[in-house]
Amino acid sequence: MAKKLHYFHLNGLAESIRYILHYGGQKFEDVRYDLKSWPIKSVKDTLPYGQLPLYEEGNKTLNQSLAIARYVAAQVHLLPTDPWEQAVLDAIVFNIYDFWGKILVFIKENDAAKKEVIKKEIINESVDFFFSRFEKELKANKGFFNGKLSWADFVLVGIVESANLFLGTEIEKKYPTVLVLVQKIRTLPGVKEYIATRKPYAL
Ligand SMILES: N[C@@H](CCC(=O)N[C@@H](CS)C(=O)NCC(=O)O)C(=O)O
Repeated sequence: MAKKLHYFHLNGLAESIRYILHYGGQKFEDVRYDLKSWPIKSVKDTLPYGQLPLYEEGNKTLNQSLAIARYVAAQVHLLPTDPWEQAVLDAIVFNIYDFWGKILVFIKENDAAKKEVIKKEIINESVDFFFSRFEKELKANKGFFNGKLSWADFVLVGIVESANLFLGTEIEKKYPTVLVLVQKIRTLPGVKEYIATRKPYAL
């Protein structure tokens, strides 16, 4: 069945999905829109909730980045079978998205001075609040959230890379176990080759 992932030419909320698909050796059409041309009315009007990413499989469509990531992960065995372990990972990815919520406040602020204040708050407070906890979870589980590679690891790396693009920094640098995980994901078979051919992202 033909698979398509629609998103911007940006890491944002879709890079973890792309990484999972590439790691799983899944063939898919990576449809990318230029953020500067958005909203493209002819596309936006067809989206069920007016937003990207959107995943297509045959004649079925799915929105919400986490639902898509979880679904494609299940297909390539990156989701545990045990319901408790699944729930623990669900909580992890929601925690990761709570951090992303802070980045969104920064992205949406148009006033340069206020933006700078928000950026400082994120770097000095939010990063440490969330990443000290991610670091602890990873350390306690052999460097992965579930003791072995799972979709939550991909989601973290996708959000780290997106946050870094928007903030212009490397938020993971003070967290050695997170840093190692980022490197591990980037060098996975499939992901490594994808990154090597990916065109650079710019805002
Ligand atoms: N909760 C949704 C959020 C989707 C979202 O905010 N998409 C943004 C890009 S990251 C978007 O489509 N923005 C353009 C628009 O709203 O027109 C998800 O996780 O997929």
